[in-house]
This record gives sequence, C-alpha cells and structure tokens, in this order.
Amino acid sequence: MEKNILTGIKPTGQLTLGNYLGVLKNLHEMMDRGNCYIFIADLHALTLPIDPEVLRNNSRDIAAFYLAAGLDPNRCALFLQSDVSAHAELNAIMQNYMYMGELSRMTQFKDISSKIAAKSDAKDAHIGLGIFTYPVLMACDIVLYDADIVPVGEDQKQHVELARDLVVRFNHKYGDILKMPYPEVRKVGARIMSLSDPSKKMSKSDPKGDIFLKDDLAVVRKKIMSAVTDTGSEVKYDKENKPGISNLLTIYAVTKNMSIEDAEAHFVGYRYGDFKREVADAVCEDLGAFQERYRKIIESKEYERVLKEGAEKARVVANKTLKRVKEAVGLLTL
Ligand code: ATP
Ligand code: LTN
Repeated sequence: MEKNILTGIKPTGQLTLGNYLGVLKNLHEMMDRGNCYIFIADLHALTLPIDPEVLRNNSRDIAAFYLAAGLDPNRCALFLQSDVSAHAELNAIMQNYMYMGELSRMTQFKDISSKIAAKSDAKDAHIGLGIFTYPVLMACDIVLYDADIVPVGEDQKQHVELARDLVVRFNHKYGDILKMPYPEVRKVGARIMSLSDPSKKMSKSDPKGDIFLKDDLAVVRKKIMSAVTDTGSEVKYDKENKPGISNLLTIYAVTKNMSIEDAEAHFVGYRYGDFKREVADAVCEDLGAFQERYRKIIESKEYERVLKEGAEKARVVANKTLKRVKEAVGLLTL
C-alpha cells in the first residue's frame, strides 16, 4: 500500500536556505514515494507573538515557495492548518492523553521558555500555554492523516517521538485507532548551519548567518563569501574540526544533488576563497531560477486556488480520523 507522508512548516519568518535545502528541494522525491500532505502550520505560528500581517504574508510566501520548488498540487494536498478544523478539534481531545512531565522535557520548550524567562522586561516574560502544548497539536497534525512517514529536521524529531508515544498510549487504551508514524531525518543537508556561527542551526528565528530565500542574489553571494571558515587551508568535510567548511560543502552538495564525497573530491586543491566563490555560483544559479518562479506565482495568486483545493482534500481524510477518535473515546457522533 502507498505510504502517507506528512510534513508541516511554521510560517514564523522568512524561509532560509536551510528550509530550502532541508525540505523544499526534496519535494519531488517525496511525491514519488507516497501520498503527500503538506501543510502550513499557521496555528503553530501563534505560539509566539507574531504580527498578523506578517503571519498572513509568511503563509502566502510559503505556499508560493512550495509551488516554486516544484510541488504538484495534483499529486498532493497543500493546505493551511487553520483551514482544516479537525486539527484544533483533535487537539482538544488529545491534550488529555499527553502529560505535563513529558511536555516539559521537550528541548524546544525548554530552550524557548528559558529565553522568554530571561527577558529583562517582566511584562514580556510570559510563557504562553501554546508553546508548552505545542507537541500535542503537532501529534494531532500527524495522526489525522494516518501518516507513516514524517520528514522533519533533526530539531523536530523529539516531537515526532512523542507523537509515537501518544499513539502507543491511545491505542493501548482504545484499540487500533491511530497509525504509528516514523520520523525521517535526511542525512545530507538535514541540518544546514549558520554562516556566521557554524555550531548553530541556520534558523529563521535567529537571522544572523542566514541566507533568506528572498535575498537579492548579490546579497546571497556576499553572505557566502563572508561565511566563517576554519583554520587550515584544506577543503575537507570534518564537522568537528572544520564546521564552517563542512557546512559550505553540505550546501554545495545538496544544491548540486551530489554526495558529500563527490563534492569533497571536486574541491581537492582549492583555496578557501575559490571554494566559496564556486559555492556562491551554485547557490545563486539555483536560487535565481527558484525566485523567478516564486514571483510569477505570487503575482498570479495561483496559490489561493491550490490552498483551497488542498484543504478540501485534507478535510476528507482528517474528518474520518477525527470521527474514529471521537467514537473511541465516547463522544457521540450523530
Ligand atoms: P525556527 O527557527 O522558527 O524554529 P526553522 O527555521 O527551524 O524555524 P521550521 O518552520 O521550524 O523552521 O522548520 C521547517 C522545516 O525546515 C523543518 O522540517 C525543519 O527541521 C527544517 N529546517 C529548518 N531549519 C533547517 C536547517 N538549518 N537545515 C535543514 N533543515 C531545516
Ligand atoms: N513543528 C514543526 C512544524 C510542524 C510539523 C507538524 C512538522 C507542525 N506540525 C507535523 C511535521 C509534522 C516545526 O517547527 N518545523
């Protein structure tokens, strides 16, 4: 039977080269592998303060980015999480089956809440409930579509593991109701690091060292040319001792669809400067074509129809799961 593949992306900021290489570039392969559900996790974006107009624009952008990256709306469902009410409904049920202890052990929650708590201004130091219960909603996103495979970056693996715990717990109590999902973290490009500090993930909420997908190509080139490198002069993949060079090699390999070994072999004898120039050429060529497609999609508003039709397809599947769960726990479905 065909596998169900589900992934979500939070519209909290400008997408980065990390999102592009880690997720968007794998769309083709993903559609070949199974039934794909791809959604914009806009409810998750509300877990930290965000300006309404920024949220709206980010959501539109993400839809257009997915289409520009080659997503075929006839072969998958692309939709807004908030447009399929079953996510929020299932969340209201599932929050009773996850525990405060396990949620408080989540790395993302610990990181974010400690940052908020450390804020100097006490009035900004409130930690919303949503960031704490984030993994409950995420588990609902996953089980609603009977997802077999959940492609995520390394940082989100822990949340998918928790969704698996929930499935075991729920099914143990009510029978075989929920499907068991598997997190899938890609090897190459799974974690693109910051260009200014290669010990940190390139992340849209930490914009230093980022390349944004909407950056001017001249800016992209400049950022790559001034990326932090390491001591020594050899272009070699060695994450421990050469994190900066290893990151640039990863970026090159994923951009060119080649293995790290092949990329390394290609750069034997190169100096850092020439190496960076070639990485910049590769990224700019790829990103330039991508940006052109994105602009056309935004102008034509093609994303609106795609999102509406995607939500219709998603609702059919999600509502079936929701009904199964409601019946299992004893809610009357009339
Ligand atoms: P934030 O910093 O706000 O957590 P993010 O940049 O990590 O945001 P998400 O919306 O959390 O982005 O993630 C979207 C998808 O992109 C996820 O699958 C995530 O793991 C992946 N991703 C994010 N950053 C990177 C990165 N630097 N390298 C590879 N994949 C990434
Ligand atoms: N938490 C994820 C986004 C996300 C997601 C999901 C990913 C929300 N729900 C379900 C996979 C499956 C993130 O921050 N990247």
